[in-house]
Amino acid sequence: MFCYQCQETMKGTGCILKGVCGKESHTAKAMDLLMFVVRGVSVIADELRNAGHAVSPEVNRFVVDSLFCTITNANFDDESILCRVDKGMELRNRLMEEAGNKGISLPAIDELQWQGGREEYASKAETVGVLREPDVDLRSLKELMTYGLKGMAAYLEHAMRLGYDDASIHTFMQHALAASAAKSLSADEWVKMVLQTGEYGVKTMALLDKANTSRYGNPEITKVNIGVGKRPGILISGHDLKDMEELLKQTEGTGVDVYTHSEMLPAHYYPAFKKYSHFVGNYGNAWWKQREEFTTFNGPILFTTNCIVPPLANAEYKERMFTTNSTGYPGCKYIQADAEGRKDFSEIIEIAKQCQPPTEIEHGEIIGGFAHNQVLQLADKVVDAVKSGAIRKFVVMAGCDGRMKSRDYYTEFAKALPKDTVILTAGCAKYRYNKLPLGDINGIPRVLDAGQCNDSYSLAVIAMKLKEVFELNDINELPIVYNIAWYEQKAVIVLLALLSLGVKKIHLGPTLPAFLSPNVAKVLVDTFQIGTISDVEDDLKIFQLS
Ligand code: SF4
Ligand code: SF3
Repeated sequence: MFCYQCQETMKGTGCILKGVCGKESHTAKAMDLLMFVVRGVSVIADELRNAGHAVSPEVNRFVVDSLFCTITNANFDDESILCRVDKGMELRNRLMEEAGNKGISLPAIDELQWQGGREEYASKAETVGVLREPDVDLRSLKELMTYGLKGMAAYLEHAMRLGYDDASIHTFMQHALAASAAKSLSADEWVKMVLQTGEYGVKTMALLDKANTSRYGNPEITKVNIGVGKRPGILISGHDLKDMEELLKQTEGTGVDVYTHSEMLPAHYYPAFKKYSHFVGNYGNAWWKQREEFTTFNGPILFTTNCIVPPLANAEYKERMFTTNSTGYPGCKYIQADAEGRKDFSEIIEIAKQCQPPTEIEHGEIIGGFAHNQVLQLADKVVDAVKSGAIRKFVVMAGCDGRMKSRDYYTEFAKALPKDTVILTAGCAKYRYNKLPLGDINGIPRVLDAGQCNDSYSLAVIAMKLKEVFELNDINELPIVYNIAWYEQKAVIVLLALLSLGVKKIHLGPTLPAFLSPNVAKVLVDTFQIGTISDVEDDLKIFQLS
């Protein structure tokens, strides 16, 4: 295996024997094969569209779901991935026939010609992974784009589940994947594709924002309980709000409470979910602390998306772990949607009834709900605070959290920030500082949490609005600095989206991605002045905050 798609990759270069995330070599290879099949399907879909033909929604769903299940910490279940490979091979062959019947000639590439069965999957997978591209710079650009597409697929799938879709996003996604298999583009042309990926990232996050807010209302300032109640509970993790809604509906009146974990915390900010009195609070912290926190939670856990940490062999909570959507874990029950997209959570609810209530691990409240609509309602107050000098700078600290010790930097950075700065956050990165007593500025909390990682879109909307209010020509003239933490591929699409909006001088940490070759990193530094982090003191000087 060779995988270097996340920040925790082995030695900062690539996982080769087993993933640091716990992904086994055979699972990584199954994912490589799935990506090979996805590229094949995309090549034909792209050719069909180029010839003016429609492509069935089945193709869009397959590509989106497959990309999503290869995201870091989403799926550890070989069988679940191999079933997608089977399905993809069958779909690809059908599409090839369709293209043939329409007189469309297809490129003579391995992605379309290989016809192996299950027994050949493992050996084939060895030849189709990341290292198939021998040129390090082209490999770097293709993978940067592919990881952006994986993040985009995740966000698109959530929007699609809520009935919101955009054909142009699928068209681009499949066109880009097709290019990575069938086109010999120059490095410059790949750079363009990467930046276009960012543009579609903005479009996708805007679509998901529309889907979430149309369905559940605009997030509003909310205090979220981090303690526990006296009844048994179900813990829901991941990012999918449709599952959140269904779980709340199905648990109502059952005597079972619902708690969010990690990236599901922002569900509390939506008006539609506030009406449920059994929606008690948020339990625990970012994804990587789940081994301890799931043990003390005592009740069942539902994963709607990444991040899953493989439970230890003797983990008693493994029997209470459920997966759905693109996620999977061997031995854990998978909840399948019916033909109408509905899910039956009754088995989880029945298990919860037999469990002890959660053990309290902390007490108190955290505040959030500062997505674009809410912040723009406070715009006058915010603008006054900037004009009077009460707020000197906004510091965007969105992104992911992770288990590396070096991420303590973000807590220390937040603590060391001058009192006239406000942190704008989104994503699970917030758990590094959202429980610190950082206070407020004229009633504006010093940590404004917009929501999940996809709600980084809100931060971009806020920045655009401030640019307008202050009558500036360039978003980079705003008193905003960017110190973003990344871990998995959703952060990659957030980064590309910000670049496509013209944001410069983003600092990305705790380390730059291993998949950026020195030459590609240089392009990003020269064009966008991207930097990384060093230590708190020096960085405060660089950001002119000391
Ligand atoms: Fe390694 Fe990250 Fe890939 Fe897991 S996802 S195998 S930790 S690079
Ligand atoms: Fe976190 Fe996995 Fe990325 Fe949605 S839950 S931000 S790491």
